[in-house]
Amino acid sequence: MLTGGVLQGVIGEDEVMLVENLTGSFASALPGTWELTTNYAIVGIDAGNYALAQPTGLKGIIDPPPGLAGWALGYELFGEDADSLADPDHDGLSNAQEYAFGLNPTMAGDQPVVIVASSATGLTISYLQRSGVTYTVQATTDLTSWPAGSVTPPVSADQTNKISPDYTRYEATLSNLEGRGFMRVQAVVP
Ligand SMILES: [Ca+2]
Repeated sequence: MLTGGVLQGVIGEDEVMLVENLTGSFASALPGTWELTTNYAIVGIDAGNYALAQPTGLKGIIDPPPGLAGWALGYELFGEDADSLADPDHDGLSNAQEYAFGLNPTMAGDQPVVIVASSATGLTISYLQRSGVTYTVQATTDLTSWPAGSVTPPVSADQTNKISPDYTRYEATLSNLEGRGFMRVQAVVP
């Protein structure tokens, strides 16, 4: 709300009045700090004697909404494109999946969801987590039963190549494999 304008330099008994239009316009609808444009006006029978200069240098802050909505706005996704189940980059991953695993929802295939590596000690997967999302890593040797929470992943030593500092890379290892093993990560976005 914009208030506090004061008329200065009114001549004699001229009848003029400042109209404080209480709303202004932001330079952008996205979260951030933006220049504000005001709509002050002068009215009255002698208004023609004056020129009104709008104030300059006003800044307004738009806070991002929390969670997935704010994340989607950060990628300039609006309307249906910002829905959690939408897939605006047509890569088969919903916005919720891209949000949970630190991918770019406007760039198909920018990063793998999960990086898989097998080694002498077993199978390792690494993936990104962010706060507010619940992750469960499950492991199986038969692809039939997936015991929940069967693997508790530690934070990875490698925190490079992340899309944003909002994410932390975790690394889950399935060791002592007898023949074969499988892991998957479930993410629940509120
Ligand atoms: Ca997508």
